[in-house]
Formats: sequence, C-alpha cells, structure tokens
Amino acid sequence: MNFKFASFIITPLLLSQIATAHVSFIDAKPMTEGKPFKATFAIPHGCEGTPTTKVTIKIPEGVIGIKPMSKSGWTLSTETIQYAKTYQQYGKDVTQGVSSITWEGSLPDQYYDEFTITGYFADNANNSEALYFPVIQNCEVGEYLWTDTSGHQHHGHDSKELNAPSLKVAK
Ligand SMILES: [Cu+2]
Repeated sequence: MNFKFASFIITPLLLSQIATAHVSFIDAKPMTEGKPFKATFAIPHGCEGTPTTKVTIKIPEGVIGIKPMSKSGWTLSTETIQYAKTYQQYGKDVTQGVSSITWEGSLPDQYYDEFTITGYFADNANNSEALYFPVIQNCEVGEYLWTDTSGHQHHGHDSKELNAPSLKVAK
C-alpha cells in the first residue's frame, strides 16, 4: 500500500523533469510585430555528461536589431547579414543586422545557465504563430542540434534534430 502511494508521487515529478530538460525559452512573452522584445533561453544540461563549450543561436527573418547579453566567463561573437528586405525600426530603415550569436565558455553538465537576447520584431512576413530560433549546442564530447522547426515534439535526445526554441507571436 505504501509502495503504491509512493509511485504515484514519483511519476509526475519524473515527467516534469523530462519536460524541462530541453533547450528552450523560459518565461517567454509572445512577440508583437512592431515591438521590441527580450528573451532568455536555458541550457539545462551538457552532452553525454560533458560540459557545454559553445552555444549558437540563429535569428529568424523579420527579427532585427538583435543584441546579445554579454556573460562573464563567456566569449561572445556575432555574424551579420544583409537582410532579404529593408525593415523599419523606430522610423529608420534597417538593411542589415545580427543573424547568429555564439557564446563560448564552459558549463559543466551538472549546472544550468541562461542566455539572453534583445531585439525588435519588425515583420511577421509568413504570418507565423511562432518563430523558431535554432540553437546548436557543442560540448567537450558531442553536440545537440536544437534545430527542428517542424513543431514535432521530441521527448528524448535520440533524434538527429531536436525541437528548436520558439517564441509565440501575439495576434
Ligand atoms: Cu534535454
């Protein structure tokens, strides 16, 4: 009887741990077209028990004026592209900006860390309900590709591509 009761309590705990074990935005507000935003994503674990050494996030089209938050102990680099079209931000033309951000450092598997970006949601060109920000996580051994933008939910870590972090779009 006691044993049965205990297994009832343990099951939901295990499920909630699994649900938060993926790279994703935390406490994210929906993005609004024509408004600035700030978003933070979490790296909850390394790869195969080894430390995370590099985290790269890709910025989707229509999201401009991106600035990454610098992190003590991490080296920051960005790639810039010419946008596919000219966007407006605060009444000014914007034709180029950051397309990808990389933080390099070391985060042991047993620790957790957060990475923050700010920017401006200029144009919901595809009328999307959510915008995907693919993340590549490199570790001392192995890597995870958080790059699946299909919306399919992967629960384990066995697929080649796992769910890309996403932000909902306010209607
Ligand atoms: Cu995970």
